[in-house]
Amino acid sequence: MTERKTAARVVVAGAVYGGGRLLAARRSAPPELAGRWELPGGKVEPGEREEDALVRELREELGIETVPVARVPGAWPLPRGHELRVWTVRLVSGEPRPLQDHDALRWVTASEAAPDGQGPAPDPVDWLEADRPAVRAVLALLGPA
Ligand code: 9L3
Ligand code: MG
Repeated sequence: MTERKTAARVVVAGAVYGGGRLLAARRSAPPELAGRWELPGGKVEPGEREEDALVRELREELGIETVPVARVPGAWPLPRGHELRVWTVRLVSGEPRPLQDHDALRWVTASEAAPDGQGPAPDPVDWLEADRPAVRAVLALLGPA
């Protein structure tokens, strides 16, 4: 009997925060996502723990060492049957640099990060569709900066 894979494949992303700001990363690939901003992260490999995947992805993509703190409640649909999950993470060492898949980074305030900001946000973040509800949940969890 063939085993059928029905479980969504998980993409895990990090809410790296510090000094009242959240780290946003601008994708450089693939072309259809380039220029849009996301919470950095990537696919969980088969057999890999979500937290381990996140630490690995943030090391590969940004050159930072992090410790996952808490899973942000919720999960958000991505194309091709993937689902996005988010963890808050503590930055332990390193200065984030766009090493892979990104071409810019930004530390944003809560009002800049808010996907449908109330009030004036001079330079709001153009989040990927899937990340918008995720960022809302992150801001709700972290509380007003
Ligand atoms: N994705 C969406 N939001 C995010 C992340 C990290 C990823 N915050 C989407 C983009 C890709 C897929 O998930 O379609 C896999 O991500 P990656 O492995 O290319 O980073
Ligand atoms: Mg990635």
